[in-house]
Amino acid sequence: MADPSVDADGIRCMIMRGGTSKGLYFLAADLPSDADSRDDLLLRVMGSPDVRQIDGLGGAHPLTSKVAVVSLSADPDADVDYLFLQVQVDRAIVSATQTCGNIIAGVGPFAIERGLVPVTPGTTRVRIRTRNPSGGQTVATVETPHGRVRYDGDTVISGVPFPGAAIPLESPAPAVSLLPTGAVVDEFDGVRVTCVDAGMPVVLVDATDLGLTGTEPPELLESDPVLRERVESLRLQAGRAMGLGEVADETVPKMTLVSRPTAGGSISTRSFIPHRVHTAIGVVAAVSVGAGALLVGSVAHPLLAPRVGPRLRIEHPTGHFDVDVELTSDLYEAGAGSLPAVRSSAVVRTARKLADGLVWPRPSR
Ligand code: NQM
Repeated sequence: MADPSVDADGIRCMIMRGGTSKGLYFLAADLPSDADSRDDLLLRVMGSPDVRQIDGLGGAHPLTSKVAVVSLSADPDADVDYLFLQVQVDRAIVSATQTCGNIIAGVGPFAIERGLVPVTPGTTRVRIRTRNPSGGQTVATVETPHGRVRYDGDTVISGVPFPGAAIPLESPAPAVSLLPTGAVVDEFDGVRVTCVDAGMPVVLVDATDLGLTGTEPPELLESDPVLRERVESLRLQAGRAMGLGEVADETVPKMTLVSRPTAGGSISTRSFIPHRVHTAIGVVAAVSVGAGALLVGSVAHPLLAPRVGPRLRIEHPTGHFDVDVELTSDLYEAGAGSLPAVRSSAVVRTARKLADGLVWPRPSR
């Protein structure tokens, strides 16, 4: 285990793009095991708190200020454990309350590169157990043609201008309740919302209920202080109703404005994550949005375009995200014994190793 007081030796880490996000990947054994020491170290590695993260490796945006901590799993059904940590950019907060399905796209390649999972000819399946509160298992299929991870390929995902090798990610039913408030619609500040959780707690709001079209660019939404305040007020109330407690300092729930699709997809989205607006959409968040939109009676359901099969095309500011979502039922019946649940979901991402080496954190004060 690295001792943060001996930072002079540097700490081993890999930088990877995972889907539409970017983060630092560490072996758990290379970080302090105590959570407070680990988080203090990660703030100093990333350069937080500072809007520019100028003295660290963070990219000055929530989507590029992320960390994966990976270790061998003791679970016989998993190869590796993955703990996701969101390092806030301008605040000295490291949060483990949410997972990240974009960063998970780099976990399979990282586990193979670090020798945690043996390579098999052609493709290597990596079974990942998420250690964040949402839990859950994900199976990543990584191309390993000559005994090594292949990153280059022809797959293009919206939000990344360059192609890469496809990494299919399949997840069985999440352990969390799809409707954490027990209702398909709740109302806060006179606005009807649907609170869903398929591994990422998300609050769906019809954009027109906030006087928007839902096609506004992220910069426009971020630059409207009245809108931001309205969205945050809904979020704080929804967080309590979803059993998440006081979420002012938390990155969940996410707030997703939904509207009718405009580019041939199933539904259009703009996501507050929760204060900056996502340039695309999170992976698990897209599963939550898709599941919520499938539920008859949700605020998103009337906006959903007709579809064939389990695939939903979620439109977002830089393109679309295809996600296959299967529910046990799309019917919510108030008072019925069981609520609808996600049976399975599947997405395709790409990832790329950008750098591997040692990082020197700023000194501890
Ligand atoms: O929902 C951003 C991202 C995410 C989360 C965020 C994510 C997911 O795009 O699985 O990927 O909502 O904080 O990296």
